[in-house]
Order: sequence, then structure tokens, then C-alpha cells
Amino acid sequence: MKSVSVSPEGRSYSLPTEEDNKKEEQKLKELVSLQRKKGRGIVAVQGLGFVGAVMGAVIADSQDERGNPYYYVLGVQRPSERSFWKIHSINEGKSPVKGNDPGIPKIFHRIVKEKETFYATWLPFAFSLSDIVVIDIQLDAKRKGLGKGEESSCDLRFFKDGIEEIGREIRPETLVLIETTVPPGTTLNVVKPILEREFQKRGIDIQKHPVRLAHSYERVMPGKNYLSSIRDFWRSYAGVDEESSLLTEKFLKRVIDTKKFPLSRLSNPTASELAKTLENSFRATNIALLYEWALFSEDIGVNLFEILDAIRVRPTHKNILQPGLGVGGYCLTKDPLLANWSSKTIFDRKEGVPFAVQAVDINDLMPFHTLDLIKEALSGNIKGKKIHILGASYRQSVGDTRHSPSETLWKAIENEGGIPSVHDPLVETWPEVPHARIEKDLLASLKDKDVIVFAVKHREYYHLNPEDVFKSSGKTPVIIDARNILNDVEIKRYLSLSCKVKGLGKGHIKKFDTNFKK
Ligand code: SAJ
Repeated sequence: MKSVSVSPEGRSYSLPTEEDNKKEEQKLKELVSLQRKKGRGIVAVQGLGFVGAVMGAVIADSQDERGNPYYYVLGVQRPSERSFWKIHSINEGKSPVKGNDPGIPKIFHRIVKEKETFYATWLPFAFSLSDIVVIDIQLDAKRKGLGKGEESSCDLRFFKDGIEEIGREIRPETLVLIETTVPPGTTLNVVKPILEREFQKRGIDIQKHPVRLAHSYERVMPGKNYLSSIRDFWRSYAGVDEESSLLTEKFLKRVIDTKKFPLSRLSNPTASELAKTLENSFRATNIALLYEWALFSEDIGVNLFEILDAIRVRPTHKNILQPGLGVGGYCLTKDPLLANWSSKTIFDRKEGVPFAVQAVDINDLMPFHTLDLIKEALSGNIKGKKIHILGASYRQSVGDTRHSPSETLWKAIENEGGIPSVHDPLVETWPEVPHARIEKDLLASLKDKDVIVFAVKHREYYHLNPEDVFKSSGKTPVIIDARNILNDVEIKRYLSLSCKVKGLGKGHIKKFDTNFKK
């Protein structure tokens, strides 16, 4: 049976045949020669995921002061069952990624249907036609389980295959720009040797034609500022040599608003790779640190969050973060592990980055404290109790369940005989918890629940009327605030309804008079 790729809307596309490949190659040649006649540079973007697809769109949307597009972009996506549909979606002028940024659907329609500066394909042949190849394929850390960061490793196989594909196709003068978050040292110690080997296999003299290669990490933040996190945001970069750095600088200056957001040129690609993993290690350790202060606050009867507000007013401390249900997503859970692996495996150091790895472990296990709060409120036994989780996504304003702390909580509840359920306004399916039905009607979803956990900072969960929650549940539900969503007025109103209330970092609740009346 021919394998197909199915889009989220349910449309299926047969994967390409040899015949399709031949036609596509001819089409690419014609498209590129037409675009070159218009004076446009040709940029290929490898990987059309939530970074590459939108990065490609921003590049295709860039233009000079007279409004002439700088580049024609070939988005190159492997024809896999999981992702081949994205190629058709883009070529119909539709974004393959969802997000709250209203600019996303508009930019795809503009570059495909109006400007005609973006075309998606599956053929690596596109790299042979390009002046610049931007790499946005993913590189995962292989995790051994929650709290086992030290045992994680990196499997570069998929990434190396992608580099070899590029090395087999590109012309020697083509710039290869890596944006993927990679273990520090990858550009110089893995990518450069592969490209040089592929060049030599093709009879290219790498002394005369040194590879043009650079690293510049992306700071894409899906959500309401998706596009501006690419176009209106600072970038660091470094080339393997002066020529590569200059070519990269020229490219980035055309695509990013570097007048408002100046570039930072670093001394070598390893510095750029280290910077990215350090940024997210800093963020992960920031949150992990506050977790132990949340436990401290709970035990001594103080509200950690009013303390953080009082500290944050200091300019030197305004970036102190908050603990919560846990730390999920694809950045803070992975980047410290990439650096740890690189330190030992690429640089043969004895030490990794143990503090950053410990932060990942602390963050991984954070949801178990919320389970403890639930058990405390239910005098230790959650068997048969209906526990409703508000939020499946790993963070607010996106519908993304990768490494979601809510997943850890859901599974922990099931393990102890509880009956979890979940509501989320943005998540449609939960691949990591396939049997979970995502409720969409918030108040209706509270019916008959013994425990309600505020798990994700979705805006829908703020300022719910405690009386409405109480009535909708039809019981006297335990209220668990795992994300500092409830304010003290709401907490007191739940208490006056005889609900038990517990909050991560909110030791002050037990000081409220439990007979508090309105
Ligand atoms: N989280 C907390 N407390 C906080 C902030 C976040 O518990 O104070 C949790 C979130 O709930 C989530 C996890 O951490 O589960 C990650 O949240 P995040 O806000 O860091 O979002 P990410 O994972 O999408 O991080 C990305 C990173 N961007 C890139 O790597 C390009 C990160 O550097 C950004 O700071 C972050 O987006 C952002 O600010 O949007």
C-alpha cells in the first residue's frame, strides 16, 4: 500500500515516486533560473518544523528599501509520512505550524501567493541551486527518564545524515548556516569534517575551496510574538573563517532588523553554540533554584510569589523566575544536556555541567510535589478520586505538549489509582497521553471533580469565579494552585466555601482563618 502523509486537517498526500522526483528537479531548475533573472539570491532552508518553516518565511519576506525581495527561498523537507504534507500546505500558501501570532497565516499567503518568493520541496537537489543553506533540522538529546539527566546522551545520526545530504549537493561557494541548537563543538568538529569529506569525494580541492560555514542560533519563541522573535530580535553568530562570517553578517542584516537589534559577532562557532545552551541552562537553573524556596515558603507559612514580586522590582533582579507545576518544552529540558554531553564527548573533559543537569532533574521531578499537595489535601489517599488538570500544554499561549509537566502529573495520578482528566483551550490532541480526552468546555469539565489543579497559565484560568467553580463541580473540590494563578481574594472565597486550598510556594494559605467568612 502506498505510504501517505496526512495533514492535521486530515488531507492525505502520497509520498513522491521516482517519476515525481524527475519532474520536481526540472521544476526547481526552471523556478530558480526565473528567480535569478529577477536578481534574487537563492536560499534553501533544511527542515520545515516550527523553526525552519517560519524562518524560511521571514527570509522570503525580506526586501530592500525599494521593496524588491532579496531572496527566493526553497524550503526543503524530507518526504516522511510525518511531515511530507507540510510541503503541500506551504505551496498552497498555508502555514504548516499553528501559533497565536496573527502574522503567521498572513506571511505564508503573502510569500507564496503574492510575492512568489517561497517554494517548498522534498528534493535535496535544491541545495545544489542555492547560494545559502540554512539548517533548521532538529537534534534531540536522548533522555533516560525523569531525573536522569546525567545518563542522557546525544544521537547525531539524523543530523549528520542531513549534513551529508547538503555536502553531496552544494556548490563550494555556498554558505552553510547552522541555526539548530547543537552540542557545543558540533560545527567545527562534526559538520566541517563531513562537508570537507563530501567535497573531497566530489573532487573539490578544499584548500582552494574551503567550506563556507557558520553557526547562528535561533531564538524563535512560538506563541503571540512568533514572527518578531525572528525578525525583531538579537542574534549572535560566528563563521569558521572571516569569509564565512562576512557572508553570514550580510545575510542576517538583510533578514533581521539589525538597526534596532544589533548582531553580536562571536569569535568562533563553538562560542555561538555554547551561548545558546548557556542561555537555556541559565533559565532552567533559575527556575530550579526557586523550587527549593517554594518548599521552604510552604513550610514556614509565607507566600513565595509576593516575595518574588518584591525582589523583582530591583533592576538587577527583574529576571528572577517562578517555580510552578514543572518545566517542559523542547529547550530548557534539552539544552543543558547537550552541553553536558558535548563537554565529555566532544571535548573529552572529565566534568560536564553538573549544576545545569541537576536543574533539569529538579525541574523534571517538580510535578511530584503538586501530587504531594493533592495527597495532603486528601489525607494521603487519591485512589478513585477524580482529579482535573487545567492545562495539558507545556506552557501558556501555545498548544504544545512536548515534555509537558502535566503529562508527568497525569501519569503519577494514574499510578496512584487516581482518575485524572484534563482541559486545555489550545491543545487538540495529546500524543504523549493518547487516552486522555481534552475537554474544551471549562465549567462543564469541572462536573463531579474531587480535585481541580491549576496547572498551566492559560489566560482562561485566571479570575474564575470561585462560586461558579464550586457550583460546576457539584462537590466541595480541593483546589490546587500549581502556577500562582489564584490571588488571595479568590483563595479566601474558596476557603469560605469549605474547599481545601493548597498552592505551590503558598505557605501563607494555612494562616488564613479557615472559618473566614466573606
Ligand atoms: N517556566 C516556569 N517558570 C518560569 C518560566 C517558565 O516554570 O518562570 C516553565 C514553563 O511553564 C514551561 C517551561 O518552563 O513549562 C519552559 O518555558 P519557557 O518560557 O522557557 O518557554 P520555552 O521552553 O519555549 O523556551 C523558549 C526559549 N527560547 C529559545 O530557546 C529560542 C527560551 O530561551 C525563552 O526564554 C522562552 O522560549 C521564552 O521566553 O519564550
